[in-house]
Amino acid sequence: MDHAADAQRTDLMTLTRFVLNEQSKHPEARGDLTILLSHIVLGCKFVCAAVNKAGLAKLIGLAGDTNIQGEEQKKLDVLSNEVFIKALCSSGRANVLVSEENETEIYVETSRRGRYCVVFDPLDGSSNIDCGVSIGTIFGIYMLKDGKAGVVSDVLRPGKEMVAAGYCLYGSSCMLVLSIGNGVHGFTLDPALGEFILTHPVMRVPRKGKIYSVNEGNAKHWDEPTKKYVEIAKFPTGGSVPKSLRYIGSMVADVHRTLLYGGIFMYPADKKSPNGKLRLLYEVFPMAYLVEQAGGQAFTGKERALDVVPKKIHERSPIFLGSFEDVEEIKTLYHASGLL
Ligand code: AFP
Repeated sequence: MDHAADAQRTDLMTLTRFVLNEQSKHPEARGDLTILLSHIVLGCKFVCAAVNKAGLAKLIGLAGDTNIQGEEQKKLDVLSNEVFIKALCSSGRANVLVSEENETEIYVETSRRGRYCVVFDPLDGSSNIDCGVSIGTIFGIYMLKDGKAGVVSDVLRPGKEMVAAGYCLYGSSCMLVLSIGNGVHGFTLDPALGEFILTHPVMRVPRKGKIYSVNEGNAKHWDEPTKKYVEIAKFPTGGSVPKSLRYIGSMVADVHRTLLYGGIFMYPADKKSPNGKLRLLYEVFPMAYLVEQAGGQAFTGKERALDVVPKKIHERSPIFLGSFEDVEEIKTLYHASGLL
């Protein structure tokens, strides 16, 4: 019998145990972030279960549809949003919330307020739900700047001020990827245990990749550096091998692949959308935070993504993120273009 392997199989590092271990390294920590994260995890488990049974339970469909019992059906993204808001409010650790689904920020009621602000997209890539493509939840966490009553400026801050960020991928398996500022760690949901188990400790994005990921349907509208980058990716000179194109159209899935296999994911600015499509607070920042924590880079076409100071909660930003050297190449092209 292989006792070492057996010991590893039975000594499970759950996400809660992992975060508690990290907390114990900071004697001043009060456990608030641990509690907040456990509520986010609960939301992810709920959404994972709902995504898995969506077809069966007829959860898919337009918000406002009624089912056979005459009950109103909720679209999966509406339902996910409700679950996360309730989980965060009941944690007693959240203060200001920004959700992709809500036009304005949400302030947790005074009696349940805590020190953290959470920005999140409860179900990103929702246009992919009906065809069974991987989708995900993205979140970023700030600590209140000061005082007890949160204000909108507590979330209108650069991504580098986040204290944690992560995403949950609802794919062939359900995976939660998290950074609390000490590298990136991936946890896979064991459906039998109902627990996220550490399966990908210390994730590092390869220094250089062989994949580029972009919606090429927008190529007509791209600026010169983006056009040039993709041209070189397809027709490299000096005997290099062309890069492969992979694009799912679901940011969590595209970024997850980029973290694991390397390469570059981009949603650039173009003539139609001068600020790109993706939202700064709950798409660009958390993913940029994770990619940097994994040793990669994230660039907007002008500056380091995590340095941008948002003016509005639903602001958009172009983004190029992934392997350090691949992002360096696009930065060089922007510098050479004189657009900076
Ligand atoms: P949906 O939530 O509308 O499906 O949008 C997904 C998304 O915000 C992000 O997850 C993708 O990376 C990106 O949009 C895809 O955009 P395009 O369809 O324009 O390529």
